[in-house]
Amino acid sequence: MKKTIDDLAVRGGEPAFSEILHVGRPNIADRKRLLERMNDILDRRWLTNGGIYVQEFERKIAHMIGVKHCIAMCNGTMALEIAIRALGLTGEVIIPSFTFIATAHALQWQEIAPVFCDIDPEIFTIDPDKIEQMITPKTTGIIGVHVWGRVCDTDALTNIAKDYNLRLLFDAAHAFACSHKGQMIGGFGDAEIFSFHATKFFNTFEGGAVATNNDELAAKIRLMKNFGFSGKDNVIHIGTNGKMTEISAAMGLSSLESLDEFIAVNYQNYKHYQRELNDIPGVTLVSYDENEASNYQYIVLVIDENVTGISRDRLVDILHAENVIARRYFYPGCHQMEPYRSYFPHAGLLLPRTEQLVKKVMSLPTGTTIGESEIAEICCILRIAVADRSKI
Ligand code: T4K
Repeated sequence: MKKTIDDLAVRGGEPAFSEILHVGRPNIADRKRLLERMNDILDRRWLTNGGIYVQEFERKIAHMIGVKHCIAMCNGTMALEIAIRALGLTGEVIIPSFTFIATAHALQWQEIAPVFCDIDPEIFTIDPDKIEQMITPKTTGIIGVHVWGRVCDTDALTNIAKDYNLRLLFDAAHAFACSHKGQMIGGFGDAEIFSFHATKFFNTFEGGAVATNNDELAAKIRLMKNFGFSGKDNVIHIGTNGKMTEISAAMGLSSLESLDEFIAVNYQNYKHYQRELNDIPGVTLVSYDENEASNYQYIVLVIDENVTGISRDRLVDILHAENVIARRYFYPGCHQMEPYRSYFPHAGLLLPRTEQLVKKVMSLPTGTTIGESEIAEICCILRIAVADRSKI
């Protein structure tokens, strides 16, 4: 464990970790079970196009989260794109800028303009109080994002959507296995989408899903993700290829069997971080509501430079030198990335909270590849850096 400022790698010390610690290191479930499933898939020679593993995966997810339909997809972005299209969104759609770029791109890809809305100061999800002023005659929908698994104000968003006759979609890429007011994420709004990307605590290598209770919408999404085929040689709708492979579904089924273990590890890691960061002034761990189901998959710090006296970016550099690859999720905000920065050069004027938050947040490693001792070391580095900042 590092003791003084001179032990830090940026001051010439040895890096704390010989192997790189990443944010988003995949959790791997029982290898034997996974390989058995993979062998079976190879023996059957049925690799994709709605095979039995995908069907079982969809059934199990729908049952677990209590929705009528789960439609598995090849990734979360495709799930978003298809849900957006199936919901008939056009013109303008209101979304937070504080999200991963996929939320905005899934719209713009279909020539729909994302209209960036600011965030709630406490939860950091889209601020319902700011939405009404952004609605125009071209607005057709709202996409709320459950950033880091912290759930949007679903009641307020539902009411606005109802009042203005807008469709409501949730980007729940981070919120698989989370709940809100006792109800599992998946059943809110017209539909919710998940990402099962390798970097998510629950992964199918690449993968995603749309969850909905709307039969008609589900049928349309099923058509769209398979080129619009309704039976052989019969195409009845425009479509694309959004299908999940059997191997991905096998990974998903194996991951489901370890889901409780993954969450338990994430929770323990979160508690270790909470304890270790407690005494570092100006460093706040973003918290989760322990009365709800949560996946605890993101360890996010908010750095108040006025108190720490050292910037978020400098702390990220210091950690990188120690082989801890902290990430600035989500910097600099979608509105500051292309093509949106060029399309809407003044968007930031309406996003003061987003503009502030993107400079303060950093994500740290968690998941099954790290534990108490690594967390103690990471926090020790931060503690020393903040305490002796004048020397760095
Ligand atoms: N909506 C939201 C709110 C999202 O956050 C995302 C995705 C989506 C929609 C779209 O879902 P997908 O279409 O991706 O299913 C990563 C992920 O690629 C992305 O899925 C995720 N959000 C986003 C938050 O993080 P990058 O560009 O940061 O990935 P990259 O390659 O820098 O890797 C992140 C970290 O994970 C690195 O530290 C390395 C580590 N890693 C990564 C992979 C792939 C591993 O250790 N092993 C691996 O196999 O986007």
